[in-house]
Amino acid sequence: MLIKFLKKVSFRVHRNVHNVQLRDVLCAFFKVFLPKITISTGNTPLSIEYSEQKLLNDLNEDGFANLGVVLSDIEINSIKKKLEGLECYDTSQVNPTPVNLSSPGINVQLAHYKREDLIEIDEIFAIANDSRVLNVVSNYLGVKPTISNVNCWWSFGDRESAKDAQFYHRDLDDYKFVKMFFYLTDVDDNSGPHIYVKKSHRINKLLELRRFSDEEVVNTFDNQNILVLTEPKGSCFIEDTYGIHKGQLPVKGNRLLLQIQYSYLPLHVENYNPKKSDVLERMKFDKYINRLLFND
Ligand SMILES: O=C(O)CCC(=O)C(=O)O
Repeated sequence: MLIKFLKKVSFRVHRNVHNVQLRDVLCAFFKVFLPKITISTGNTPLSIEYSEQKLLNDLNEDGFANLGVVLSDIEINSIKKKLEGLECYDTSQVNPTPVNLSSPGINVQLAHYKREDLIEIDEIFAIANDSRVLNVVSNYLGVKPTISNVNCWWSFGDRESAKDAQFYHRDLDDYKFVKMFFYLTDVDDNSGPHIYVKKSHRINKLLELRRFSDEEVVNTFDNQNILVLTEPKGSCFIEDTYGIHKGQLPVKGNRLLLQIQYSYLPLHVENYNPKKSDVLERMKFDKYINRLLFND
């Protein structure tokens, strides 16, 4: 009940508060109502070679932490094999029909798998609950996080122009939130690298809720801070996507990306139907963190 009320108030307020310091004040207020950080242990599916402290420091300072290659080819192939059995959709359509991945129409720019299917893939669910990731994210947010989205999509190359999140923007999903990204295909300059403007999560420039041109971003921020993430498959990074970012339109080839989002509250744009399951009990995962996905 309280969470529902907070969600409504939150939506109205946070979409209109763009100043970084004012958002800090609102975070401090909302934190009072949310469960405190707990330490996670025991579930470590990702091969992370950096300390939790380093990742937290990077996230605080830059809005971005690079975890390196954390998934092996065997793990990626296993996830992809399971994805092959699922349908994915061009969610920009009003009534989306499944996309044929071997010949997506030229008008189809992105094809998304469904959250309810993705969380049934054990590897993905375990990754979302990696203990070290949960510790880093909890400490960054200052509260016990909520997994508020699990997303995976193809971005298709050779399209006429960029669309939606392929332009620079800030996400205004909650007061504080992060997204963890995994490349499931190799990403070079031509295959739609994700681009993040380091430190922009704490800079009061280009704060409006709109898309920004490349020129505006280059003219506003230090060029050295514009990170173009050309990385091999299996790479992972955690980002505060209140900072400026985009997924470049691929020139050729298709990019497959997996994304887990952690926030204070449920996201206003999502409809949640937590599935009845004993998976949390079985895998010993936190009920609060996963409450939008599963309940018992
Ligand atoms: O496709 C990408 O790399 C960008 C995704 C993005 O902008 C987002 O999830 O907010």
